[in-house]
Amino acid sequence: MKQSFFDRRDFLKATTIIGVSGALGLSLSDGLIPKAKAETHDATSGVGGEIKIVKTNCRACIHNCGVLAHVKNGRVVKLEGNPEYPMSKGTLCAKGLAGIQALYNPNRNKYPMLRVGKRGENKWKRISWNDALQKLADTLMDTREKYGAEAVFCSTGGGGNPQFPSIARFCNAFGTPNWFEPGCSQCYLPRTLTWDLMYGGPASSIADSEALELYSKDSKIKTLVLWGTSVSYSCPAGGGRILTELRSKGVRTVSVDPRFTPDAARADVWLPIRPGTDVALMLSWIRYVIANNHYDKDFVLKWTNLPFLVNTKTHMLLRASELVSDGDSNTFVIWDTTSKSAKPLTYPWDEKLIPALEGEFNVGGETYKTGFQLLKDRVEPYTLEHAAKICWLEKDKIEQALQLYIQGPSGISLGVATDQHPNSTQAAMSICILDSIMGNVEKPGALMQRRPHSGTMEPSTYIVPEARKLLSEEQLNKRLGAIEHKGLLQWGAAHIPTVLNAILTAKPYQPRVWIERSGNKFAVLGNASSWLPAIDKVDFIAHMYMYPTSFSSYADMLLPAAEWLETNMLVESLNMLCGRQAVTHTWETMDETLFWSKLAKRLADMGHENCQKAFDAEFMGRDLPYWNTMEELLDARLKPLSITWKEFIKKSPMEFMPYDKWHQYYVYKQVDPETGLPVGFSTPSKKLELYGERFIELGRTGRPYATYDLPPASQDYDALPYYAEPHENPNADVGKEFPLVMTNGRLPMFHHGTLRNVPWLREIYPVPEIWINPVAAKKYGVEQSDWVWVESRRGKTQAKARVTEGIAPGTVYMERFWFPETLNTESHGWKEMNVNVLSKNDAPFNDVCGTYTLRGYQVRVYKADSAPEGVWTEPEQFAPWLPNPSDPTPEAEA
Ligand SMILES: Nc1nc2c(c(=O)[nH]1)N[C@H]1C(S)=C(S)[C@@H](COP(=O)(O)OP(=O)(O)OC[C@H]3O[C@@H](n4cnc5c(=O)[nH]c(N)nc54)[C@H](O)[C@@H]3O)O[C@H]1N2
Ligand SMILES: Nc1nc2c(c(=O)[nH]1)N[C@H]1C(S)=C(S)[C@@H](COP(=O)(O)OP(=O)(O)OC[C@H]3O[C@@H](n4cnc5c(=O)[nH]c(N)nc54)[C@H](O)[C@@H]3O)O[C@H]1N2
Ligand code: SF4
Ligand SMILES: [Mo]
Repeated sequence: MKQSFFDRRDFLKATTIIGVSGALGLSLSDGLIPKAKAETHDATSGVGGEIKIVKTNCRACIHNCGVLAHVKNGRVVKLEGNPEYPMSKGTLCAKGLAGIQALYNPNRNKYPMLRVGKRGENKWKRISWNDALQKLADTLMDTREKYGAEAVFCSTGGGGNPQFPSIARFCNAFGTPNWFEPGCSQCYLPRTLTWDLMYGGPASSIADSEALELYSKDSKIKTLVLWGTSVSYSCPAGGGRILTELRSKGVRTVSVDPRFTPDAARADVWLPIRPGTDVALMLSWIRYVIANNHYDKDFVLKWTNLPFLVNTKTHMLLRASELVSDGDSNTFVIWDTTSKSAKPLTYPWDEKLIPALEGEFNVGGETYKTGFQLLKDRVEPYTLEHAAKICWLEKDKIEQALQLYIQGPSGISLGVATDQHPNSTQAAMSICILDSIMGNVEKPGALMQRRPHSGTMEPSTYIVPEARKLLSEEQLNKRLGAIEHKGLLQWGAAHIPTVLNAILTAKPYQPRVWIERSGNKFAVLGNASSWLPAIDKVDFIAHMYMYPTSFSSYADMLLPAAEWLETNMLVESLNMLCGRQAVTHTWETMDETLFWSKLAKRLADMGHENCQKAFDAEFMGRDLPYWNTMEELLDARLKPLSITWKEFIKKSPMEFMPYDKWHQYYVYKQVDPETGLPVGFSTPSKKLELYGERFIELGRTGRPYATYDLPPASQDYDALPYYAEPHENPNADVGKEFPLVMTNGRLPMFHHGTLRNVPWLREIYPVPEIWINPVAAKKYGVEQSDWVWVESRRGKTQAKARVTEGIAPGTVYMERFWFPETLNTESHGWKEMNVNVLSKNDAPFNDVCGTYTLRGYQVRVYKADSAPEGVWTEPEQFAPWLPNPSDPTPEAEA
């Protein structure tokens, strides 16, 4: 392939190490491109002028690494890491470096387009932004008038889309409760929800830029457990890099992962768990630390709600108001072992009382147990032997891992793996409980820490406020699937399978218009084929993205979205605030934040009252009125720092607080000047609420997330974690026909469905591999590099066999994939080799969040006669996708 822009050899040197490291077990961080090597030999040919270096931030995944973009005459000619950015320290990964090939890809969506042929024919005509917005606005207004605003639904990409709440905000203003994204219940929400309800602080996901303690100048952590996360693949330049540093300083790691990733290879103990069974293992860990007295009893007594009494019939905590006439409803009751009676425990504790941690008690004729006793009862069946059997692990290995974990300070970083099966919230609860009872909370070395934010992005960590008050109670009640799965209320999203079902059955009503703002829904949604009949039932589909994907083939309108090098945003990293600034602008692409704002403005101008309110500064207050330019929004966001966007980007990255002040420990012990008492944790009781009564309240009312109380879910949510065997498993009926357990995880060269059109990345990894153990390969007649069929109850697709000991004989691994080169064929690129043809989006769901099954279901594998048709595998084939820069273009008029 011909060289252009930056040097292909250096790029490959950086990225092939990724591939090799997978096989040899080296850390990917070793393969980060050295700064000095990332030269641009022929990049500048034909481009006159001085090189200008623009500081910005990558967004080819969710890690936001600092970037120095070299720009010549408005054209980006080279990218390198910005050493000032504290989490990536000047490193970039292959996806980040691919930014130029993504930006100048010849197949970018350049202008708004309207379909002229039949759906699926991919025939389009160019229209102006003005016409596109008007057509959309007319369609939305008509639909609302005829069928109600809820007949419009929107969707977005979660993983990687920093403007995530833009869509929620637009839907709230327009009046539809229905938007979704394929992560959400399947990504991060089960964790953010659980840590919020139990702790009031962030979860422990390294890939989501949490667990910031790892980046401390002198971290005291001794053991880090990577549970269902492989940071060398999911955030190479940040989490992957810091992990390499920590290991070299002697930090021990445990990897719980079915796949022998670089992080598993470097771990002190690798537990290749059967996909979907994590909670059984977690419950065994809780049992082990309790049974062997490894937990921090003093901390549990003083700082968790586990000593509080729980009514065994109602599952609710006993309140002082129920015990004594002048008792307070926010004060809870313990069993005092001295007086042998139930006593209210005044916050934070009462030295005169000695609370029982375990036991069953009779209070006023009713039976009560402590939260701790209930937890102990719950985990009792999960001995290490029992868990080993369920999880396909060796008992001794589990114990070795536990021996490392109990030597704290330690912490468990829970990744996305457990968010992708119906045990999602149970897994998050189990890990939050484990780290808490071990006392790994807010002390040096612990992952659970609350650190100050810059205040520019409050109330969330995004620059766009959701403005929930814009959605009426009546419309909120119509949110599809959110009455049953109220965890979704934390993010304000609808439940994907319920939306799909409504489209197919018109029950409880018919969704008719779909605005989709992300990549390729057929690559990222579970059971992708189930969406085909739904597409036919939707009257109008608009798709906004950077380039056409399989999904575009089914759309009626295409809108050109800006690449990350074309957009402005704020990024927090430790105690610093950074500006991701637009480095250039190509064709008529638009930042999606601006797009939603412009669409709302159109509707407001057409008399939509709620959209008019969204432009009213007084009404919107902290939620901000809509903006006409990104600068307007960013200036408003930066007000707490008394700086404008233009001033800020000159100083970025900028400390919003001195490091030592920001780097706090023991926040819960800080004294509240108003009460003179410790501030505690951000929960109603100010204790760690490990007995999750708040889950019960959430299921019954929607509190604390719903703006209005909602009807109850069909069943109470459980206040404690429990294990449910995967619905499809080798011992179930389905296991006879489909004997292997399928799972997936990240590939270091792609972000979800993105970048399959980047020639140099596809050259490294042209087609998805299926990892299969030699024993299974032999049994099913498969050899190294064979083309195979992979089949589940939902469908079949192809893959290339990678026969490896790096996966257990009963497990296989494969990734999401699509092929831009076959967009114009019948498959539209998504059917050939895509694990989401096989995955499962029907019940059972996680009760709290509605999670469906992307990991831990049954498949079979057999040899195929040939490769799928039309798919490119050779380097020369990708040449048509080499960069085709446009001259910088002014902002499009809309
Ligand atoms: N089988 C299976 N399915 C899965 C998963 C799995 O592991 N296995 N993972 C699930 C998970 S965790 C997730 S999060 C979802 C992801 O699913 P989606 O998020 O729908 O995936 P994409 O649309 O490919 O990625 C998000 C898009 O945001 C784009 N983006 C990034 N920055 C910007 C920006 O500044 N502006 C704009 N306009 N766009 C931007 C990215 O390029 C990317 O295209 O997939 C889920 N699906
Ligand atoms: N390169 C790249 N980076 C990304 C993304 C991307 O698409 N590509 N996506 C971003 C997003 S949105 C997310 S959510 C994060 C996720 O990042 P991580 O949390 O690191 O998640 P994954 O790599 O998807 O999965 C972690 C590991 O889980 C293993 N696994 C599979 N099934 C199971 C199971 O049942 N139990 C356990 N314990 N492990 C299992 C997989 O083998 C995988 O190595 O990555 C982000 N970063
Ligand atoms: S880890 Fe890679 S893709 Fe993600 S932000 Fe950093 S450089 Fe970009
Ligand atoms: Mo995700």
